[in-house]
Amino acid sequence: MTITITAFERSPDGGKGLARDTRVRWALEEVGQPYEVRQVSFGAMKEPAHLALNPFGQIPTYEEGALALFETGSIVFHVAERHAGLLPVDPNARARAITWMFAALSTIEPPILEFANAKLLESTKPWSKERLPLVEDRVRSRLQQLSTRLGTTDWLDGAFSAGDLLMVSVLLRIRPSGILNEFSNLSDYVARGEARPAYRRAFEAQAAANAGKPRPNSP
Ligand code: GTB
Repeated sequence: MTITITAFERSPDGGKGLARDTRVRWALEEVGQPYEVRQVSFGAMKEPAHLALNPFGQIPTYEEGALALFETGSIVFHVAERHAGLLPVDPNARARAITWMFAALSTIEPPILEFANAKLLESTKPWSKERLPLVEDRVRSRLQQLSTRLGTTDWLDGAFSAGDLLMVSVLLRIRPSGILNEFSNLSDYVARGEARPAYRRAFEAQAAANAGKPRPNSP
């Protein structure tokens, strides 16, 4: 059955892999599933046809026959459940990998998004200069804890899993700030993720889809 995902028609990052379709592409590449991409404009994302797929009017979405999903955590989990390669077979190891998926999305990603929003949307506010260091420190404190846990290992719990896929995807968003580089094991971890052939294919595909297109004025 054909898998179709949605992505920005013109990604605000110009195709640097930061939009969330990249993590879905990466998961599909890891398990060797071909997929098609339907590009949607910001306007179309708020139209009934797209809202039927994602009530929040966002990308990415995932369609496979009668199944339509939204939320990257759910999509990556679905792909990992249906195809070998992203979750261990041993039940306990599998449960731990799923725990890391949740940790990436509900413990690490929120302060990173808070930081991104503070930089992007609040920098002209009179209180921004005072607030930003607090937000930055919240990110730093989570990264310190993650760095301590990762230690000198390649991946979070044994072999590469969907937990690493989501964690690396989430960490990529903070790299431009320079904070990730304060933790050398985390920046090496992210580089290991990016070096995976499946990640390269996903990255190149979304970069190619955005090549030569002007960036939109606002997301
Ligand atoms: N929790 C949802 C999920 O994980 O699927 C969040 C989905 C989401 O935030 N989608 C964004 C979106 O559709 C695109 S990825 N935004 C449009 C809207 O809400 O109207 C977020 C994103 C956008 C741009 C960059 N960038 O330019 O660097 C990075 C990430």
